[in-house]
Amino acid sequence: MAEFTLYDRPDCPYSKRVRRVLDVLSVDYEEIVVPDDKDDRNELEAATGQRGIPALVDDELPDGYIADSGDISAYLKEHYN
Ligand SMILES: N[C@@H](CCC(=O)N[C@@H](CS)C(=O)NCC(=O)O)C(=O)O
Repeated sequence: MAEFTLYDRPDCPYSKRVRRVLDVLSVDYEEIVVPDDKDDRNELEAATGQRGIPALVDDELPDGYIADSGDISAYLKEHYN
């Protein structure tokens, strides 16, 4: 089972930045592509309480998730470098 779940979209530059960091650091993750329309992102809302992407989810994260590409990258670099 993958370590993290990443909610993202292929056309989102912030998502692309996070995928690159995950790949460079060889961190295993499951990708869930959310709908383009924020109103349809109910699964993301249920998991994180918000509808923005990218969002990295795991029970081990301090709040259960991180939902900003800069914060996600900083967390990954601190823990996996
Ligand atoms: N500061 C955020 C910006 C992310 C962002 O703007 N994501 C867009 C898609 S590319 C989005 O989901 N916007 C809707 C929202 O934030 O609610 C980050 O760096 O992750």
